[in-house]
Amino acid sequence: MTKTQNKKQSATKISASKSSAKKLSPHFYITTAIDYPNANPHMGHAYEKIVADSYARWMRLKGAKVHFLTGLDEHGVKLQTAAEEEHLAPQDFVDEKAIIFKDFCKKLAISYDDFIRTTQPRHEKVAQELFKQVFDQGEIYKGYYEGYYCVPCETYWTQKDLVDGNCAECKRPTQSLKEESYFFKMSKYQDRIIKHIESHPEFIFPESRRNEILARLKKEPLRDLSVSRTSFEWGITTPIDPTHVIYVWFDALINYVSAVKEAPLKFKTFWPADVHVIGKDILWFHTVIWPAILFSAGIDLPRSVYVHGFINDENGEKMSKSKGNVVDPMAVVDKHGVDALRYYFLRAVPSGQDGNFSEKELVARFNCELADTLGNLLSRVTKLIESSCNGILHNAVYADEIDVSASMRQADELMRTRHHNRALDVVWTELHRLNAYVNARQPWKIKGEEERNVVLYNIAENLRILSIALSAFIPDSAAALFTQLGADAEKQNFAAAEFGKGSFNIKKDRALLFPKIEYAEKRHFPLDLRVAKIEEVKDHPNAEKLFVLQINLGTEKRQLVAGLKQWYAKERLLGKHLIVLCNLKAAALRGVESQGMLLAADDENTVAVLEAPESKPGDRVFVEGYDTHGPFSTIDLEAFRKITLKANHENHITCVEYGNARLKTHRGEYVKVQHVSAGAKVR
Ligand code: ME8
Repeated sequence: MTKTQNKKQSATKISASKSSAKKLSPHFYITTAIDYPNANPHMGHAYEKIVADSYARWMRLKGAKVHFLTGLDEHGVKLQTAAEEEHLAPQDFVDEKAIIFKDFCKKLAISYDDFIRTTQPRHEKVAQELFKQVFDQGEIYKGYYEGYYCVPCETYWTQKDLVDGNCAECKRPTQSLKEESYFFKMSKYQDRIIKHIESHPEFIFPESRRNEILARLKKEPLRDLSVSRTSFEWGITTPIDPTHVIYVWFDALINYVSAVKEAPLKFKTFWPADVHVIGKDILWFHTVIWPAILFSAGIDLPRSVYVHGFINDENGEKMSKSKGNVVDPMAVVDKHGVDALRYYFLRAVPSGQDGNFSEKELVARFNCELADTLGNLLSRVTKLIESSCNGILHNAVYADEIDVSASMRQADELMRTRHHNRALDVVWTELHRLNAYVNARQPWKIKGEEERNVVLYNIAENLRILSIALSAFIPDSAAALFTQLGADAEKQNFAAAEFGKGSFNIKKDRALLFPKIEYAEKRHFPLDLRVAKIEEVKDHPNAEKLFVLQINLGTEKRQLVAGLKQWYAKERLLGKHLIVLCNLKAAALRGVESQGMLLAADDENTVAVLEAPESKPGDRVFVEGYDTHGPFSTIDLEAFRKITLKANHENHITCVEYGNARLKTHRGEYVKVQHVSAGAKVR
């Protein structure tokens, strides 16, 4: 192709992109659900934020003015209870958690523009105003609520909703509730909601979720919603009655409006939101309850609700502390880097569907797709440009032998229709094509400088264009790609994704972008260790040296016999959070049954119990590098004695080690033991 032909082609592309730019809505308001900070952030929170972030970044690349909102849902029974368990005032508790959640966002490279907390005055004010507006509309009335309440889901259920007497959503036990309450006349909006969903096919993605909601709405009459509580205090007081607080979901949904409502211009600019990104368990709240509130308050509905699936463990099971299969997203980021996790989530989990988190698969994809296909291409082209033309290649003089820019439009269409994993597939197809081009043209063998430079420019330029797309998904790596290529990162947006717009000045010191990761198959840890709270200590009726303990393991209570009388006064054990071996065969010790063993370290001078004061009853204890998820077979004392756990001093505390790895609870707290010397054996 001649230079003139090349220029002509570029000119048509530019005008095509100009006309599509005209169509682009200049503003894009995207939200995530606001998380309950009753515990630390989990994989599901990470997944949702990463997905939303990729859409926010994509729209910024296209030149839209993006407002990306995330935050915390800080009221409700669940929060109040979690704070009580930590002996903290709810506000202090959520303040501490807010720091952790913000840090979490930072570590995941979440480019949010605003972080809302429902305890902020800006939110409380709007929540009260909206409540009042619905009341003034005559759509809130006083009544009496009698039914069931699921605290983990903060959801009301009737008897017939319950599944085996438990919450229909999370299957956990519910509380029966009888109290005065204000009700919102949601039933009035049933037909209007159905009509809205039917006439706005884009309102709920994916279609299966839309069908699910429509079927439910058509099957049964919509009930009015209880929107206030009197039996607890940790909420926003209703503006119509100081003895009631607003139901936490009515309060929480309003965050999407309150975040932009403080400045009228902001509201006018960004509302209605373009997309609420949420998980499948809260579909009803966002596509039925929220529209009803907005209809009543006379506010436009959000344009769409994008519903993602759930992240489960590698076997497809729900992650839960009691099963001990929880994987901490922060530990994954610390170990493999943020883009390893982002890439894995965005590419491996099909949009809108459930996904299993498997570290093994994450490592395999990292090594094969990021290291081999992308990292290797970068390292080859930068070396070649350096050796061939001193690292510098200017634009606009080279013909396009290969041009990936059309794939940007393909990826854009997939992003518009919320198929981010398929957009990444497109990028990878193009990366393979580019690698094939390198292998076919073999620039290292080309003698003529001009011809060689054409090929090198083609490789670098197409890699630059694909990196623009990648900057929405793996932003840190894309920035490193631009830096190594010496392309101005600031300018790498959709408009610059045209062949011929890039110039290269290869950076001299280049770190390998994706050094390969070794995956060590986890070895099985045979001990079911858990944190127990000591609730009662009594003397053994028939043995001088033994105590009989009643312990709380969160989900169950057990009795233990422990030979600690010589070392501990009863009060020193009472209320403590200690470590118990739970899969030891039960045995009668001098006629009293012991259902497990309290662990202690013995250095032959003294004996000290293993502790985890910051952790909660029932928390699992795990060992890095080992599979501690169970299932555990019952072991006898002899088998336990063959397993060596010992104390070791590190950073002024005495930890407990198995091999060279320290014992840690799921809360991230190291198991400690006081007053024993290093090397003391656990027995
Ligand atoms: O529901 N996989 O908060 P939340 C993927 N405060 N996503 C998951 C998940 C999993 N295993 N577990 C939870 C709440 N999520 C309310 C929201 S919005 C006005 C109020 C998702 O902390 C869940 O679906 O329980 C939700 O979208 C988000 O994480 C926060 O869940």
